[in-house]
Amino acid sequence: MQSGADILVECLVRNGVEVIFAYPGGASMPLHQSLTTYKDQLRTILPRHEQGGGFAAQGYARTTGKPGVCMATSGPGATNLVTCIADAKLDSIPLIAITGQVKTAVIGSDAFQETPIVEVCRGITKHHYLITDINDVTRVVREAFHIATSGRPGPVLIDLPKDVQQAQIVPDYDAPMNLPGYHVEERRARPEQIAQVAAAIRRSKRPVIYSGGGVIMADASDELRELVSKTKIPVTMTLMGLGAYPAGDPLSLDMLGMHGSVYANYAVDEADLLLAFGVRFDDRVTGKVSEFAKHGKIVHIDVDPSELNKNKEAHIPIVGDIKHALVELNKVVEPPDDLTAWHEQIAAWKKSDPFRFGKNDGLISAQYAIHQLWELTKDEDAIVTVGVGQHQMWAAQHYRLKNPRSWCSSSGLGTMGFGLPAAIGAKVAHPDKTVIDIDGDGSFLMNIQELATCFCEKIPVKVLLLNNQHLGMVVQWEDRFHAGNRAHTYLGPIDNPEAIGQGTAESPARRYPDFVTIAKGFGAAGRYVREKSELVDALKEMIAHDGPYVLDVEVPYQEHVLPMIPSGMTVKELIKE
Ligand SMILES: Cc1ncc(C[n+]2csc(CCOP(=O)(O)OP(=O)(O)O)c2C)c(N)n1
Ligand SMILES: [Mg+2]
Repeated sequence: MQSGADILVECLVRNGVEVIFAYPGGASMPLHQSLTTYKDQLRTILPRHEQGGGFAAQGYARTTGKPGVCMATSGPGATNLVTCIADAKLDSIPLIAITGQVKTAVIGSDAFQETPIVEVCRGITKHHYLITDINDVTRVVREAFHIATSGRPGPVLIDLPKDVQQAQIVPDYDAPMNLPGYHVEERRARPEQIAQVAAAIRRSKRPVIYSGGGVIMADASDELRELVSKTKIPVTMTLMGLGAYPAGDPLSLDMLGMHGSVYANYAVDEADLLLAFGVRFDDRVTGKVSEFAKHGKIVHIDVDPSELNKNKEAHIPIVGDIKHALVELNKVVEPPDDLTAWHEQIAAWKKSDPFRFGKNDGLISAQYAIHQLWELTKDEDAIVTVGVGQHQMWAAQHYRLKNPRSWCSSSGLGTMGFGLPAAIGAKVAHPDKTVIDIDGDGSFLMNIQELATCFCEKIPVKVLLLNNQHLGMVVQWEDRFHAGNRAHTYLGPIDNPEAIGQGTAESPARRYPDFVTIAKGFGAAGRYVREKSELVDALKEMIAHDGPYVLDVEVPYQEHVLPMIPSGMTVKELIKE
């Protein structure tokens, strides 16, 4: 006989789970007791907030491709996971979220710490379960892993009432799945569709590949690189797709969209063939969607049929696993006749409008700090995570990623507070790699408690804090669209002049909070840098340090992320200054 809790934990082990980020409470205590029994096979990491645990699980999933697993108790523990689940849904991340629930007898009675978490999360999961019969545990966990990782990946929630955790049966670990409506195996591009794409490529004169998170998720970067080397078609990537093709390669157009490169946006606009692979024509990419890539034919390949013709109609829509489709395409594809003129045009755009650095006289610019970090780590296979805001966009532009699964960005949901816990999950999965959270001061503060997890669980992540004392991205929009009126975007005391937009210096004279002291309070190392001459030395110290480290870099707050295509506009309205 085994308890429901033991059965669930054993199912995790049987599914190859090596680590779970779990925060306990009354309704999940039996599960935690079981986790201690299985501690030799399964590491349990205690985050300091369930949201930290959920994002750590995502950092693990995003950098390995394996499902990340997090756990919380009922009620407030469960609701603290909601943002992580929504985040995983929008970025198609395989996440298994397990919650304790009140006993089945009191469900629906507003019992202590009861939330109907399945109802709460119905619209933000790929699938969800409330288990009321202990006999269902093994089947449900098997289905959950299958659903989370197959087809278009996504989050699956398993809500397990306490009495089911405590009940006892002889489990059947071979219980079959019962998913009559879910047939991902059928999603494969057909040979005639592949031939159509090959013919379109052959005829094209100005082709562009628009590659997204789907290519990373499907582990299809090698196939993408092969296609590019065969056809010499330039590649632009979405925020989720960065790393699929190496930045710095002449055929890389870097990121496209709102804060993408001038050359990527121009190239897509002028393309006569857009090869959209594992993307969803997100509004941050397309701007005004009717004007996006309107001069060319569109091929759209995606594993999720609901993405095809959702935002943008494709001339050749193909449902299928992108890795399979690219393998097949690479077998038959022939390069277009002559792309010389197209390559020359792109080289000219690249030359005239590269990603630019901020002012480089007074303070250290955020772009410069990121560039220096990249210089110091470019020869190793480092992993970068980010918060949300200007620093995130500058990291996407200036940290020249060359490998897939080395970049973790909350992209679809855009969740501040993502960077530090995601770095924890990435570091746990890749203990030998340097893992750096390039963060903003606002974002970092949202899950700063996870420094305790870093210290106590011995997870030496590094934080490059680009500290502009503001919610910089919102400040930028205030400057552009609200005549610079500061509306609660300054992060220091309200009696400082910056609070009402009357600061005169590049950065506030009185800085707040003292992140170095906070880092030290958590047991991490910390250093503050303002002088450019000190930056490289400090970055080296951070990278070499044997433990968690917070490098607080003072950067100006007047800087804007450019280029910028304002929301809902077109490449014609692209702002360079
Ligand atoms: C949880 C959450 N709340 C609010 C926002 C809206 N938002 C987007 S960027 C941003 C500013 C982020 O500031 P910071 O982390 O300091 O980064 P910076 O832009 O200054 O580099 C805000 C408030 C968000 N994305 N996520
Ligand atoms: Mg900031």
